[in-house]
Amino acid sequence: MTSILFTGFAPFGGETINPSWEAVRALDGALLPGGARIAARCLPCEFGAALTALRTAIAETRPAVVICVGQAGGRAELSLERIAINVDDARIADNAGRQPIDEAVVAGGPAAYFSTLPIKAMAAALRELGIPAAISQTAGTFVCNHVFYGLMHAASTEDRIGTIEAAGFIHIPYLPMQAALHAGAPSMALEVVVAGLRALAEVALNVKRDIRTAGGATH
Ligand code: PCA
Repeated sequence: MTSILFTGFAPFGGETINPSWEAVRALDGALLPGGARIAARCLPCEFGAALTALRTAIAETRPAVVICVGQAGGRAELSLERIAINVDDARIADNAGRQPIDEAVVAGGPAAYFSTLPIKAMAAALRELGIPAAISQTAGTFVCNHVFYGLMHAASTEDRIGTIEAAGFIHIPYLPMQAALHAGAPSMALEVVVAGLRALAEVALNVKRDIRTAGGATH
């Protein structure tokens, strides 16, 4: 059976929940039209350990598609990340107290990897459903970018089973209960995020060639 792996993260930075884990765990075990099944795993918000947990999850689930999801407080849309860069530069300590500065995610690895998800088709599908979506040109330099880079590196160099057809990263906004504690911050209801992620899984399975539509930024 075709498997799709979604990962979310543990809470970090003083939050008591992480919407990424809340959303992906709601999809654990879900069957998609066509028979693919979703598996969900929680990654620690720690440099290094998050990638170890991701590798274990990939080995256990042998997914065709891997979509890692993380919280991006302050963003208003589901953000389809375009690019992972080979740098860890932490503004705050991770959950293990580590704060790497200007270290490579993978020493000697390429500067960057592009998402292999059809992110333009995904953005279009979300907007069709009435869900705010954006292409994002940076996943930051904290644990989310670390996992995104490690995922793309693994998919291109270590996927010895050869199951991974597409992989990438999605940032999601705060939940309303978090935004209530951050004056002025945008939020998205959990059921909207869950519906959006489910739709993205279907697009990732069915769209083999992305559509050509503008998703760039001027700054
Ligand atoms: N967001 C952080 C790490 C974990 C998460 O959910 C980030 O954007 O790097």
